Amino acid sequence: PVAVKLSDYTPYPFEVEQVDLRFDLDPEDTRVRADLKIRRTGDKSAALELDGEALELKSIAIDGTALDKGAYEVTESGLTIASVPDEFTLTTDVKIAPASNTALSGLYMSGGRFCSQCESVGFRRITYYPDRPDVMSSFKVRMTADKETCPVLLSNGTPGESGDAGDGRHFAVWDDPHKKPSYLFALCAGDYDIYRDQFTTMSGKVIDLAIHVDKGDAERAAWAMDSLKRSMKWDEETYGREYDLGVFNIVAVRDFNFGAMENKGLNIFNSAYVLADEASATDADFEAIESIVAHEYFHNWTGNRITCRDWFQLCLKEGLTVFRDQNFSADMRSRPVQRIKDVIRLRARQFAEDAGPLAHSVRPDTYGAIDNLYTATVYEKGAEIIGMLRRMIGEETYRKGMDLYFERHDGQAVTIEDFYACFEKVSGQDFTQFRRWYAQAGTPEVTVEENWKADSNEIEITLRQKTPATPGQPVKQPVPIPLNMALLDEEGNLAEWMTVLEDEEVTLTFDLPDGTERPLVSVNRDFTAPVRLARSLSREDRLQLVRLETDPFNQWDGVQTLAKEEILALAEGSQAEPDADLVDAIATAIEGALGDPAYAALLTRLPDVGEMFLERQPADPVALNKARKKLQKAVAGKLEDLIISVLGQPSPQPFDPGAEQAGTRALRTAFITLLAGSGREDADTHLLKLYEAAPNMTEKLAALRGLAGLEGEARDKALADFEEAWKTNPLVMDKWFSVQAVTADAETVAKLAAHKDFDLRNPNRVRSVVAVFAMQNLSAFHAPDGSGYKVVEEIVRKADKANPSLGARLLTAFEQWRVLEPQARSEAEACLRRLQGSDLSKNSADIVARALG
Ligand code: BAL
Ligand code: ZN
Repeated sequence: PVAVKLSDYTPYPFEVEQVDLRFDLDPEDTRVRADLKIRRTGDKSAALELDGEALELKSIAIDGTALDKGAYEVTESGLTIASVPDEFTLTTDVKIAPASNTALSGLYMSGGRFCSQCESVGFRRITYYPDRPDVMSSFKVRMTADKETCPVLLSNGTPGESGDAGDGRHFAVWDDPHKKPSYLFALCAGDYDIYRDQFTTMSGKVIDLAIHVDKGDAERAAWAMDSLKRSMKWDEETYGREYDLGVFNIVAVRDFNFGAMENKGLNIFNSAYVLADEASATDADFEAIESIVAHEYFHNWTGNRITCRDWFQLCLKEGLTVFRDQNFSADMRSRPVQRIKDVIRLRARQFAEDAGPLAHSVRPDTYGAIDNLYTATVYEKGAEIIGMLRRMIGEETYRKGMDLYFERHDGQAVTIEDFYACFEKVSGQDFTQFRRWYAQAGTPEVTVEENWKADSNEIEITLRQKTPATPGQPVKQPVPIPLNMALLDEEGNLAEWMTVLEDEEVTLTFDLPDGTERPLVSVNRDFTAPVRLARSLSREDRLQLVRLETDPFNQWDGVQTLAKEEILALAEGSQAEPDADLVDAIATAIEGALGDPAYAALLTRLPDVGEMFLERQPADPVALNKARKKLQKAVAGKLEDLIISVLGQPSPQPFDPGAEQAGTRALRTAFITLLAGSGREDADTHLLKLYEAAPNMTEKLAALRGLAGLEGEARDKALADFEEAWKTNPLVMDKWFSVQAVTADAETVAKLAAHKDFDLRNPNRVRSVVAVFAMQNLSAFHAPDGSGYKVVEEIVRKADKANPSLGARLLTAFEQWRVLEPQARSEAEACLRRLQGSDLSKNSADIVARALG
């Protein structure tokens, strides 16, 4: 694909002062009439260029006069009128067919209802328009639809007039007083059950809240509503931001490419992130709902009121909003546990991206396909950068900077530079070098060297940074890296401080009192910076660090590092069995943390196979998976009595989705996982009993997942029972597909894809099989015979035809192919070359071309 470049940005030469849209809704033949009040603001001779895709133009007029055929040109990507007045109203009438829209971008049908998705470039599939975020306008929408199938008609803003339209149809008007870019436009029409509530804002305004869901599902929206109200309150208390319309609507849809979408006043959600109850949703689902509801709500200020000038600035709204939602979750639950979970996600997804051929900077300078920019780097690394900024200037100054940002740029479409100018103003600091974090791809590696001088009680700590070369960026500059550090001894912390590593290298020297023993150095506490640490510590020192560590993140991370080294040693054959001291240390850390079960559960987690790809290359996923299982079995053996005793206790009742009970269940499910990996002969019967007795989906699914990885009658019985119990609930059936895909071989994946309920048109279902297999079952996906690649290739080819954004997302699973052992590597390359030579969507072709480099 032709690359779009940041350096080519030019402002749009017209302002769209008002948009009036009239929708006559019909699944096969929807008519959209757009009246755009336009005023020239730039070059006198500029032609009017509008984006448009998959539209059938029925009529076009300027100020009421139809245009001659020769006055405009229509192409596959838009419409150009060479000569227009300085001020005019353009009227277009187009036909679209929502029922045939399988890309789920623009206006489409899901479960018989109309639904839209416009970010980033879906609005051009609804009408001709300057579909770019820096064109902001006031939108008024009038829609007409069949009364019976579409009793509810929703769009952005505030409801206006509504009534009968004759012929069994009715109409509704929606008016959005806030100027917005087209990507925030939304329309939903259909028959829903509605869960309603109200929120009173800090200035006393009462907001009507409504969540629209499938018939019969209203009660399952209670948690999402509770999360919404807590988000509204949190944004008032933490950022001083109040909601700005009288209504806030959420609509849940089953077929959706994103997790959710922040359209002004009308958030549209993947139903997986709205619906939850004890019986059908896990604690992880409740947690995800809480954070995604918050994320979309927080966009109202960071994204909607202040938006991006162009799509290169995507991190301006996404990184910042992820940072906000992570802090919300930390405040709702446990801050250290939240931090660990955020880092697990960052390392699994973003570090891998940064280390492979798809690496790109947080604010890239070019892109081939815009849909492929919604990455872990833009979102998660973008959030980490805001976190570093806040740590460096302190919470108070950070808040002042945010206040200034809202004050200066409300109603505007801005850039990363505009954002940092606010922080420069309030802090008096220069962030030029800091902004390199946005420009340079790759995860910086920080090497830590210690030199203890026993005779003078002096410790020297040398820190060096290096960012590896990434595609298109062979040479990197140093970035400012804030590192929280401490010196630890048996008594606790000798010293604690933050160092900002600005240059390539710095040496810190500490004089300690006479008689001090060699202290241990704790680095990057609480994961202050998104870097990889390189330290050549002995196993004894690492074990000691885990024992003495006072920072919960670093204690957990110390265990992870030890486990990683152990798995690598077992996989490489330098060690036949897990080291008993290490297994003891892991078990001791878990036993010592039982008072905080959510944290203890995280200590039981062993690093995923994919994390080891970053450590040593070439990577052999099959050997790594075996080694990981070996270590898991040893830990399970060591904790056997504790596991049996904890699982013998009843699950907390009555069910509450809050942090406290979720923590208890997290430990129970962690122990169920260990039991499944224990190698005990009776593990399957024990798991089946746990499955049958589990009073909630969290524990039921953990037992089912454990069983799915074993063989035999118990497994088959549980899987059949689960399918029978939940066959009419698509979200729960996604789980049934996932638990199998996560341990499946290629043959089983093919069977899952042939199941009558496997639906290529439904992204959740496709992801539950293909993404889970290709991204979480690496030893099978990267099988040396190429069988994993072939089965994925076959399904992705079909998915891509219907839905390019889904196809491309699935293909990112190939991003680590170059680091694999030779057989898998050559099979992966052959598969990518086959894909490259075939008829892929633009999105997927972009991923394949970049993956092959
Ligand atoms: N803006 C796309 C979905 C999200 O990040 O909220
Ligand atoms: Zn977002």
